[in-house]
Amino acid sequence: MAKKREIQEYSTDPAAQQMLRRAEELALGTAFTRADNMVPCNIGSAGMCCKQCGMGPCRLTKNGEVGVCGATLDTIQARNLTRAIAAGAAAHSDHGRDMAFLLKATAEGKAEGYSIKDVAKLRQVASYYDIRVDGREPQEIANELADLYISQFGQQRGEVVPARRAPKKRQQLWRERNVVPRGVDREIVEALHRTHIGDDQDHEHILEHAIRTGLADGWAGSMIATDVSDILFGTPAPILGQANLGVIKEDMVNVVVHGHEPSLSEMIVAASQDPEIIEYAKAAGSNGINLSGICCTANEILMRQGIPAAGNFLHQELAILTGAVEAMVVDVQCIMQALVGLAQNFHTKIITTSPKVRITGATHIEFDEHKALTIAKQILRTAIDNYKNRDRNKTFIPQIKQDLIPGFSHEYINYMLGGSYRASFRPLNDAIMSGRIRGVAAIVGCNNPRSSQDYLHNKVVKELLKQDVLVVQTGCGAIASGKLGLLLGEAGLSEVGPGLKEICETVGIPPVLHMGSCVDNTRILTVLTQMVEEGGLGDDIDKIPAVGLAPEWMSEKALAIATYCVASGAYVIFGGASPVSGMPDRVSDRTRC
Ligand code: NFS
Repeated sequence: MAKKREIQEYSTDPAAQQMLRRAEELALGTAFTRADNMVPCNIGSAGMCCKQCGMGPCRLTKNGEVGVCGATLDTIQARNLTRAIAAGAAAHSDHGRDMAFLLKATAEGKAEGYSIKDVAKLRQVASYYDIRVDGREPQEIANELADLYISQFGQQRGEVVPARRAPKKRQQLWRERNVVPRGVDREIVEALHRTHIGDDQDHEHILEHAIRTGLADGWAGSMIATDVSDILFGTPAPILGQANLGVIKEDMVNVVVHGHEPSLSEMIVAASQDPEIIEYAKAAGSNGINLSGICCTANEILMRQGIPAAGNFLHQELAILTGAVEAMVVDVQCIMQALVGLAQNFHTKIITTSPKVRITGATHIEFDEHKALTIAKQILRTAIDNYKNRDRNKTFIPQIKQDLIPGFSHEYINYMLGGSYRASFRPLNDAIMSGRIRGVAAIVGCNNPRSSQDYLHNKVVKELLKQDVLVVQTGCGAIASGKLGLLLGEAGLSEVGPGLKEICETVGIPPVLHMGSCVDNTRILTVLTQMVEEGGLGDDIDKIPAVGLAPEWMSEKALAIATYCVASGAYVIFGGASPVSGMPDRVSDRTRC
């Protein structure tokens, strides 16, 4: 039986609450109300339903029950989880592939508007793979690195090359257990093959491949995405930004970029600063163009350019409900199909841009990296042309926004801790060894309308800070903290335990560090590896007091991240429903590999 929740149960964010009240006035549904109306299936949510073939779906509800083919609950749960991990790894890694192709096109001078912004990072990354850097032009190095990275997706044998950046002991463990990914696409394809009817039917063997697939994401697909984004758009460093719906402006053409890949959003940022486009916006009667972001695209341009974040995953519909958004420009991942129907109640245009993603009823302006700037300008002109259609009677923008400072890449944390002449993780290791900091918690991942938006994120962040735990964040979790003001310099230090406070004050860092988008969870792998290499805490990641939490997860990508974190030696905790709760004894004690 559906149960309607109160608005304050939907979200702890006051801006969201205002918008949800507005939705109620306008009798418009959102993910929050749809979650109330759509009672989840207990069998499916526990991973106990097998719909891998036409003999089913088989729903296993009793002890000892098997599917039509004889598949046991263990097998079915392992298959379902592995398929989800493969899908998550595919999403991240396909993003990584596109970034590698963009690096190639840029190196060849065929990518309009792009350049190599961070030559130091290019040289650093190239040197991991013994690509010669001395005496070579950045384009030459980038060309070779792009070829190497592109080859990681289709590689059939051997080991993906970024895996060699893991601690030596961890690499050895992976080899002993035979889980080092051979190639990104190969592991994802094999995950689908093994879980087809009548294939791998030993749950431990299936899960072993889930680990291999997850590692292909963390130590290849996602890591490639982060590396190339930094090389092309600059490695993030602290910058002032803002978050929440109050960043949408009444008197400007509002363009919200939503999705994941920085290739398009960075170009829209560049186009929005073009005098000709600004003039065009003014000629349309506005005061110019106001860009903001949703989801991980928001993080990408927030941490590099200081472009404000309109919000996290559950804010995408709320931004449209303001009635003040001329265009929501989307690429891939975490984009709700409901946006199109909701936008029809306003003047907002939903513009799809990826060759991989179309939404029925949306306007499609296809992105092509070879003429990216031209396309970005075309998208902005479309938004500007739509400004005249805004109905002022339907406009409602909550006046709530918060300053924040994102941009804590692992390079910056290293520099910040040790100073420019002796960049090092020594002070962090020492602080842990002396007990002033009890450990590091990565609080990451999504919003989920089945729980109160941001509540769990903020609750665990605040509790851990009191317990002297340094918090690092990515994805929608980082935006949740940003909206609450926890990412603002030394704000919130009064709520922080004495040891952590002392370290934050000495080093000059906030107690919560925004490290980027979800693919940038690989930055956390790098931090943990560098902490191991710094010495004193142990010779592998599992010796570091580190935990990864995804309190409000909903995406298959979150499951892929959890898998590579566990397989890298981190402790992992998920909130909400477990996709394998039907086999708790088999999985819950495997939180550390
Ligand atoms: Ni991550 Fe980014 Fe947000 Fe979850 Fe979606 S935006 S990749 S999946 S919802 S954190």
